Amino acid sequence: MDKLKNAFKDASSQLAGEIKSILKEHGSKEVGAVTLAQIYGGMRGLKSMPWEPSELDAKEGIKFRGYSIPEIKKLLPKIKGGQEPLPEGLFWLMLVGEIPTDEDVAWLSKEWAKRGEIPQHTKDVINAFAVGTHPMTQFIAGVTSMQSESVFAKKYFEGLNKKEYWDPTYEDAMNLIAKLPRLAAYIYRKEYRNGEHIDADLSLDWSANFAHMLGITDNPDFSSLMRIYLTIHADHEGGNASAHTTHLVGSTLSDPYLSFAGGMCSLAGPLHGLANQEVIKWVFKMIESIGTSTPTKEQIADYVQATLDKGQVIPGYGHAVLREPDPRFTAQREFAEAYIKGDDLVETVWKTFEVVPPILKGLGKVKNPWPNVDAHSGALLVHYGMKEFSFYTVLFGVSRALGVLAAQCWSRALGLPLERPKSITSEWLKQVVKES
Ligand code: HAX
Repeated sequence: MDKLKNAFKDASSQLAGEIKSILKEHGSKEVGAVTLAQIYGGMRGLKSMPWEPSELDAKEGIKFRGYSIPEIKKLLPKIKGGQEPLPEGLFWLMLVGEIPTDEDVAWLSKEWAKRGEIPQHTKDVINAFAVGTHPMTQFIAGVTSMQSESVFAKKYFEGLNKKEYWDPTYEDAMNLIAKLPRLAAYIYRKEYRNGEHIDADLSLDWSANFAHMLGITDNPDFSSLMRIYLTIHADHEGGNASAHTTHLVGSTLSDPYLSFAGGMCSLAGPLHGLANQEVIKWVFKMIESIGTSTPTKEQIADYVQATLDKGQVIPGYGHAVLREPDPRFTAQREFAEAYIKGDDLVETVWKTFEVVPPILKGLGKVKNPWPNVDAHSGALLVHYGMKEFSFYTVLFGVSRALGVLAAQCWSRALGLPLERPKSITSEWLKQVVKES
């Protein structure tokens, strides 16, 4: 058994025992009421699912096993001489709850390099898509096609003891995470680079190899961007749509490939992960409409108002949980300050950050006027030459696999059951109100 799997086995068997005894003694303890507004309001704040890898605080932002983004930037292993944390380290932390050593992370980079090959039939599936098909559609189909490789599905149909579910789930999680950059790069090169594919370089870490296969290697800082990008997008506790969908699909014992494909269908919505493409499209439309790549704050404010007047949202702003600027936005801003200060597009994103919150506050209904993760990422990608906006959500998806698949290992280890909440009808609603 490999060292990460062994560490996960120890951590999960101990917690499974603790939870069992807590529920035995305190299972009937009430932890909050549910209001009608919550039921009709997208279940905001409803505590209803266990999720080990991370927890979101409305003011402080995401904490991975208790560590904030500034803390993981400092504490997670980096490549020699590098400044950015390696997402391999975050996966380790989310899975077993401990900061790994440099040696652990080097092992994990090698392990993923080894497991990363994608099947020929997956390449055939991608090649069969008409050029112009949205990359998220291709990504989801590619992931689904790789389900043929699922160890969990194979073992389950051979007959698997419930207590062992976590083991092939771990194998699938590791294999799928390893394969995703190759699938994503295959889509990118097929769609935007005449199908001129680039072989993996097995000596590189997960992010640098991804940058290499995408073919964006003119500036080595793009690999650094990929390291921080793939780290900060990895998880945002369990209630967000892509995580929750992965969890829900997985609760039927669908294998990690199908569960993750389901999660990616959620990520592809414009209120969620697709917002990263919408932001940059919006910024470029603004630049075109104003007629300068260095718009003033007043010009930006007018454009924001015009967007709102059309009954549209300002992409990259607002959040269902956060009530302060997203630390993932701040981490990207710090990256830009360190690597590409003075870039016109980045400056426009920063000016927009000064302009939008007061306008949204003025509407009196927006609960969070601050930027989210998607407000900044496009400007960084454009700087390094990735101008194909439709591909941006695929990058988010590759990263999101780390959190949702670590969580699925936990769901299997803890023996979490099929999800099946109670729905209500408007007749029930009227009755409740009448009786109150
Ligand atoms: N621009 C304009 N209006 C906004 C807004 C924005 N950025 N954010 C919220 N509002 C509006 C809502 O549309 C809603 O209006 P109505 O009552 O007229 O329907 C009102 O303010 C209250 O909404 P809320 O309670 O503040 O926000 P929700 O929890 O309902 O929604 C969203 C959260 C992220 C969906 C929302 O803020 C939004 O649409 N933002 C723009 C899209 C976006 O950036 N999405 C990415 C979010 C982060 C993420 O998941 N990344 O993957």
